[in-house]
Amino acid sequence: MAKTFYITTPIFYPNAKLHLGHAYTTTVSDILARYQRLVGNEVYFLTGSDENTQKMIDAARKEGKDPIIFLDEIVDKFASLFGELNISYDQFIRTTDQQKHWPGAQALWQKLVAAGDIYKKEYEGLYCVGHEAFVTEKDLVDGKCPDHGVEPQFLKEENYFFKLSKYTNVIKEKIESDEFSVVPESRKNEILSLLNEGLQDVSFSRPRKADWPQSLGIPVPGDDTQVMYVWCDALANYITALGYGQGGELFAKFWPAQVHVMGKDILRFHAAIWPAMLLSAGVPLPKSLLVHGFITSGGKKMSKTLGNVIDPEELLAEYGTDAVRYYLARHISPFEDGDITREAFKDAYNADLANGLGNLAARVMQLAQTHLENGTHPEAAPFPKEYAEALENFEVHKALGFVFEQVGALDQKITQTEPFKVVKTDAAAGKKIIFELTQELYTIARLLGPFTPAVSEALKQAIVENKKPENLFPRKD
Ligand code: ME8
Repeated sequence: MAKTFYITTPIFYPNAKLHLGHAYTTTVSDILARYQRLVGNEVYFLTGSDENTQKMIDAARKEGKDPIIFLDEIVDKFASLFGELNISYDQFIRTTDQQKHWPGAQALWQKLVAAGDIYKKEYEGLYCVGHEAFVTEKDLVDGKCPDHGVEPQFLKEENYFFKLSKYTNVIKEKIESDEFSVVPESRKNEILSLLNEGLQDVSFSRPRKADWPQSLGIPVPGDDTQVMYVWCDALANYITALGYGQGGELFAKFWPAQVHVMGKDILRFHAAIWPAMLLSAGVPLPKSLLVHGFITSGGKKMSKTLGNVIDPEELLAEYGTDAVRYYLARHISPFEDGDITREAFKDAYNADLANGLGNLAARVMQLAQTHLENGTHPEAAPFPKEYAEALENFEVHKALGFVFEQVGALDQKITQTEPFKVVKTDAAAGKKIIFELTQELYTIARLLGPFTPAVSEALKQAIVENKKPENLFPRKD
């Protein structure tokens, strides 16, 4: 029976261009979404942008632009990158959306108030604009935030707080029992040890600054001197996008999410604050979180000063969509940190795609076109267990590794069976081998569907039409 499968990416900060890390999280999500569609489930795939932030306003001012115009421009670039990456999202939610997002976030806030979980308190502390969060002295190096290289501001303000502490034990139980599952195991353990220390209540709003445009920052219901802080604003996107609080049919149909995909940097928010909010509001928890690692380049964090930043646009322009999707899916595990360099990318491209898959497809289809007068009538078999299980468990790299084992095995089969020789002495036997090779190539093409969708289609079409595919992956020198 068809199931519903709701999958989300983080919503990205549009204060700068997206980099390869953002491309990674989105591509992994897309692969999972495409796989679920292929097995017949009804999928809803959400991505978006996180716009109500101070750093957004700062970035716009730096460029001398009105924040909303600045945002529109960047969000257009996000959409264009996601287009080039062939991301099959169903909706792009923006947190400045006042029709859908703001009323939904306000409805959620009111549920938390009704549950008695929101209270007002004076707060003072050091605030890092880069993190959009309060930091403590011990987070600082030489008085500066080590991640952003800037001194935090001292803030003293009256805020609303959310009783996060109240939910520590319930969340712990749900994570321990995998009712709310955190994948991989290492991240589950990380969050459990944090929960063992207990959770503090969190600041949930900020005073609205005089210079904040009205179009940015969701007013706290009943107190428009305050705007919602990131938690009830950004995290709420996962349900507001489905029409939560507005009688949304999508919400009724797709919630709870099957999986929220994200990087390890935002695990805490998603595994502690978000479930607490949902529990408080009486909304079911998502089924799981997939928490991937970070991508480095040459073992180092990508940074402009080190000059090791790899722009996804640059790779896409040089190698094409499916090659980039391939590298991210195959050579970076979603369970650990991964690395990429231009050399590693080129080597993998030439070895696995140009010489591997591309060459195999050309060989098989050359034989089929020459010797199979009636072509092939490929059959779609169920997906192999190893492949399906890997994708159900979010092990994208393992599933694609399995496909490439089949590529290698098929190559070997040609070498061993030598159909090009056999057809000369025993036409029927030779054709039989070629027919089988073509069938197996068709299976590979289908298994590639979630990963390299355009190449998968091109290959299937070539097989059905019994012709050689165009050069899928030209060698790069
Ligand atoms: O954190 N390697 O947005 P963001 C792999 N708006 N993935 C990376 C990465 C890297 N080097 N760098 C970033 C935010 N990512 C918030 C999220 S969600 C309700 C709010 C990916 O633009 C990773 O998935 O900083 C990370 O969690 C996400 O980009 C953060 O993007």
